[in-house]
Amino acid sequence: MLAGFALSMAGIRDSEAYRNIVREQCSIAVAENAMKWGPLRPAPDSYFFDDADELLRFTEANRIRMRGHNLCWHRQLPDWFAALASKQNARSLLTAHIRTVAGRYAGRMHSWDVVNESIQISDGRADGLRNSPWLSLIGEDYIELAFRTAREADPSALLTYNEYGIEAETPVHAQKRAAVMLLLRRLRQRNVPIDAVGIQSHLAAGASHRYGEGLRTFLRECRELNLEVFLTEMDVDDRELLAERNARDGMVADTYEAYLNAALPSGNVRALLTWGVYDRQTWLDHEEPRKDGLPQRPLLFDDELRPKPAYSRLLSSLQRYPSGGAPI
Ligand code: 9MR
Repeated sequence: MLAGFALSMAGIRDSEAYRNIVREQCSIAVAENAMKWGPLRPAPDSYFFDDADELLRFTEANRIRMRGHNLCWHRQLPDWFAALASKQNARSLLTAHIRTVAGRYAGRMHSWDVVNESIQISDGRADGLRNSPWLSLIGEDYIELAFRTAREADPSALLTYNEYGIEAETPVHAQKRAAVMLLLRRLRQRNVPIDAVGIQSHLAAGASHRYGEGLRTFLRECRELNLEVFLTEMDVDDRELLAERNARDGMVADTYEAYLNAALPSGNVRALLTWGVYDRQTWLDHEEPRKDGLPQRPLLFDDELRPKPAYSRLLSSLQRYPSGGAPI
């Protein structure tokens, strides 16, 4: 079982304490932003690789495996994209990007999130596909095109479909799980090269968020399709919890444990990453802030990089299911 964090360039560049905790804790890491289209593509005809290269130098020097995130997504596209992309050039924009980026790091990546978040039930299509720019410009085979191109560009990286909102025991998550499974089966039937599913695992604490049977069934179905599973972006949104800090930390820890105890017995979870190293840098404060204005406490380490209760609870779940399989 590989474990680690999404890394920020600021952390890696500016803080020895941050670098130390990454060295101590990670056997795998991913760039929180540096390998996305936006940062990599300042202009249509140029690439900016400095940050991604630097990150990979750091992880390789410390023998940490690296995941790539991501090659095809509807968000964080560069500003020029909307003006320049058309039905005529979208296929070649996508394939050239994948060849250049996955090709540059070929042989050095543990895995790539090839397609990210392509399902959106509320967009109303029967197959559940999101009305993304890629879908409207290329059509539904953009997914297949992305995976085939990625395999050619880096035959050794595990090619992953990455998705959120498929973890919990709610009708909305159940519906999305079903659409993702339909997509995975379709890709398998068409011999599309795909090796793994990334379950983002943006969890939430509070009475209405439960993890169990639906997740277990999904994991079993992934195993039947011979797909590995990575928990790619774990954190716990604490917006529904009261402000008091110890109680909040305790319930966040409970959520990590309940989730892992549902996911790990499946036997095919091979890697687990949290989306960030410590609370201070969480995306949740920008995209999902608490109503009382307090910062969220979603990660394993606090603002001073001290381990929180969630850290020891995650470790005990991992010790209980050391290979992502049966309990010891
Ligand atoms: O954490 C990332 C944040 O810094 C970026 O501003 C944001 C831009 O879209 O993306 C965040 O990461 C997302 C990830 O790439 C895909 N899954 C959801 C994550 C949180 O939004």
